[in-house]
Amino acid sequence: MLEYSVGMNAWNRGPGAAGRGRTSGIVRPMPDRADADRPDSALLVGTWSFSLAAIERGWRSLVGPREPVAGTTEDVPLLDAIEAACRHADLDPEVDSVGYGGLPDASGRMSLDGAIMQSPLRFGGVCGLRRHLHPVAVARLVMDRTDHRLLCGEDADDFADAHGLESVELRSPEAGSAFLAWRHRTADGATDDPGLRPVDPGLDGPDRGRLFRPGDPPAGAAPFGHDTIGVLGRSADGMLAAGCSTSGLPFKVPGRVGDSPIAGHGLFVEPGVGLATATGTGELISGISASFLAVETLRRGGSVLDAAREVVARTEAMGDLREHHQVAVIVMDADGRLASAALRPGFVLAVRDADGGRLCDPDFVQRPDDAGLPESAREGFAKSVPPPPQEDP
Ligand code: SD4
Repeated sequence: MLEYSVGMNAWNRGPGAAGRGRTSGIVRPMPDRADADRPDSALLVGTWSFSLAAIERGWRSLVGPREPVAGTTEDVPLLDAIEAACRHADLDPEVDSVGYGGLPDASGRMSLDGAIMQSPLRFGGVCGLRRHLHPVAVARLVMDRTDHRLLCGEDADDFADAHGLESVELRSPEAGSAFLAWRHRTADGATDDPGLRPVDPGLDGPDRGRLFRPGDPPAGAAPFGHDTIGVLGRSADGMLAAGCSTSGLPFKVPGRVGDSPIAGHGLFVEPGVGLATATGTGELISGISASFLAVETLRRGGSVLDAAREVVARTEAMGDLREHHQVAVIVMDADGRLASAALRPGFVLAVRDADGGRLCDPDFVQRPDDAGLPESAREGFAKSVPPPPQEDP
């Protein structure tokens, strides 16, 4: 295995980044951090550029004066920070892959998945929420108030009701319009696997946060795709935690659950070892238990970059990759060292520490020449089944 000292000031160094990686052109270079390996550094990291604002909100909970996060259970600043970051993304209607503003399933209804994790024994997940906006808040209740790990569907919504969480309309008007447009396009069954690869459009411009919407994406960007917010956190005293929130694949088969709410798939935390979160095509991420694989690579002595590269290498090794597939992973070890890798170009991560917040390219891209999207992807929508006949919801 390659040996790297991947402190944060080593970001974008090494053969992964310099030789094979490709910058997106929408991120600033990683600033040097003299204290990068300081073990008492608090740190939050998030998937995709839209998470920069979310982890900034989380940072306030992590290092600022104590402020209650509505609906939370115990006063654990790191968990508050993870939850606050995910809630922030849930609330942003411009982010079309998470929470309000996310795109519905093939029946036109929203369903949200999410999870929070501190250790293999401290984990909660929910999937298929149709009435509650903050999956991580519900997942935290599952973790703290039950002996179980994962609740799904209507019963998960009822559980949230029973714990006093507000039931709300999850579908934004714009998401409703996108659904009707999708249904119109697919009414004749003309979906020939036109899945789209998510490509982050960055924060500067009208497409901020819009990984799924039609319009005028930058070159190589997908007008529709699928992504999630995954957040990794480390408190100054060394506690580790992770969270995920997603609306899953746009226009997915109703009932479909991806990787995000499942420990080992969308996120994994092993105290004293490290933690990881994955984003992209949930079916691929689940197929290799990507976040567990990353942390297990650390546990067996690999570096954070080894762990991140292992995930994308194993993704590629599965074979049968479609042009719209993407998998990206962020890995942190117990001392706060970070690395990230993506199967294809187009992934960006956000970092917040005592030096401020910034966007970063991944260290390594497995298929750096796969920047272009298939023609079908430029024209179409995510792969799904034609929706059942029904009145416009
Ligand atoms: C999923 N991975 O449901 C999740 C959402 C997503 O990157 O697209 N995340 O497949």
